[in-house]
Amino acid sequence: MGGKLIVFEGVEGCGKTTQIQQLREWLQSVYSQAAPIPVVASHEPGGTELGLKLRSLLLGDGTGKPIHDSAELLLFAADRAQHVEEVLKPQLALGAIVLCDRYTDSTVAYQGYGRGLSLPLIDRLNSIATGGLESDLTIWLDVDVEVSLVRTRGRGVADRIEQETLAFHRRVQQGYTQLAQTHPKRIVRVDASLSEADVQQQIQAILAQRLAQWNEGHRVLPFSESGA
Ligand code: T5A
Repeated sequence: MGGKLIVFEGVEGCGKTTQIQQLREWLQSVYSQAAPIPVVASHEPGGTELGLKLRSLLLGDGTGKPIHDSAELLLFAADRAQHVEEVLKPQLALGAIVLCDRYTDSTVAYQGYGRGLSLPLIDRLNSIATGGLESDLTIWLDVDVEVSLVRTRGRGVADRIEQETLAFHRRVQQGYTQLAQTHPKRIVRVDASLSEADVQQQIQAILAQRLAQWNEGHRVLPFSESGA
């Protein structure tokens, strides 16, 4: 089948961390029974040692000097460039299924739609940072920002971006809606307003279908035409 990059996207607190953890356990149990395919989880920003330093600059509590929008964009791009080279490409080359919390669409939604920076410029930076590596599948956890912000604010201190206005987060949400319309094959919407278990069920159904497609001709793997 070859390595696969599966990305999770959405507004703050849409449930990516929760769902990735559960999906990873499910995939590991499925693959441990059939074929030893590594399933790894990573995230942006902060999936590397350098990225962790960039993450703390980007997502502090917002009390320092303001970060200019274009500086913010370049810091996210730097984090991605390092992550692609240090983690994503090597893991995919080993044949792993990589579950990644945020990737290029986050920059389009947050810096493009949220901050209002140039979308063609962001596409170009994304292409430089990724060296052309695109996700094989992007799961968009779609939930109203009013609901998701209540979830994140229940956790205590909000980071610099969580502290943005409701209007900002609504523009980000609009960005994801637009991205899903533009890339209907790559981006699959999941209703993330449901319970954690129901959201996970939707995701597993999507993955089972995609893995069956990807495994065509590889009969030893689960999710081949003979079923999981
Ligand atoms: N960013 C990132 C950019 O601006 N540009 C970029 O290019 C990139 C890559 C990342 C920030 O950086 C920005 C976007 C972000 O602002 P982060 O800390 O990684 O910062 O923030 P998030 O990615 O938003 O991660 P969160 O942890 O805040 O949210 P998750 O992972 O989506 O949600 P999760 O699973 O932690 O759940 C949040 C809470 O909701 C509950 C959970 O138990 C938890 O308490 N929950 C549910 N409750 C009810 N029903 C459900 N279905 C639930 N699912 C989860």
